[in-house]
Amino acid sequence: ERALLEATPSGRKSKAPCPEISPLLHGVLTLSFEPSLTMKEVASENSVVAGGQYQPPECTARQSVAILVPQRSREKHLLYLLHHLHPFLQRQQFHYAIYVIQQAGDAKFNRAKLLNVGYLEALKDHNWDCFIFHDVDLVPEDDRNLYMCDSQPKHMVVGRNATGYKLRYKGYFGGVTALTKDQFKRVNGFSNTYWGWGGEDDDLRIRVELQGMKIVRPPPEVARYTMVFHKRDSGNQVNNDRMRLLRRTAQVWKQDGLNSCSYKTLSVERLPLYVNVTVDIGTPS
Ligand code: UD2
Ligand code: MN
Repeated sequence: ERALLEATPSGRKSKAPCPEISPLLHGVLTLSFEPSLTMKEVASENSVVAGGQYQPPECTARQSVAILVPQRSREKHLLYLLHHLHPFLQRQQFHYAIYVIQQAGDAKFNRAKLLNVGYLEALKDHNWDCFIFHDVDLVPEDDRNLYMCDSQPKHMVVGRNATGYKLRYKGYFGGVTALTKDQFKRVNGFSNTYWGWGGEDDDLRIRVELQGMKIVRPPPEVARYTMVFHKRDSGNQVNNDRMRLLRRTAQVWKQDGLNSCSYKTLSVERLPLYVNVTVDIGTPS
């Protein structure tokens, strides 16, 4: 009630905070993956989104959230994700923006480094409270899985279709994770040294644990995802060095992460449904 009377610095009356539980939620969702879906259709369904960003008109959002999606040659998956995620996030009443970080060139894929770039670039636009690190091929099945941060780093994919909706292994931290700006900074972000498939998610878990933080998860009934079927991409071969890298995380995390992430931004395009950051992140050294 007080908030209704509080004035913003500009002198305008601020809107009341959004309710703790949005009245717009649906719960379990019916997902569709229509091969004929186009970006134009998804844009016209989401005319309230501009430059990939949205703020609830009815109340003051409880958190501002940047969704970071690493991507290369997965355009169809991106389309399905945008189609589902925009209305999903609007129903959750957050101030949000979607950033897609595209790796230029055909060097081995480096998911973790792309996500570091996304964090650094998104903070140039706005002082986001919360960052969600999001695979392009994972679609949430229940909008009670809230895309906001917690007092501890949050892992949001408790279960998914292909693995019987069970946690893959104890400590599993892949797919979709939510860390506040400060939690991510505290662990110095992701390692930049994982090229190819695997290990980078476990490395982030080790960083979180080294800081004495504890991973939290939403209830399994709501933290459910559908992964669009795919094979291993060319350019993302299994990283056979990952076990060795994981043994040295405790020694190197302070020097390897956000503070050593060098890259060249090739373009930042503010498209209707997302900010497209194309980046040269170099090659494995
Ligand atoms: C698992 C994890 C993922 C990551 C990966 C190991 C789940 C649900 N996900 O994913 O978070 O830890 O293992 O690295 O457990 N990508 C592209 N183009 C490429 C290659 C990858 O866009 O050529 C992106 C895309 O966002 C994709 C993500 O990287 O969703 C992970 O790659 P994946 O989907 O091939 O690997 P997957 O499903 O085993
Ligand atoms: Mn996948």
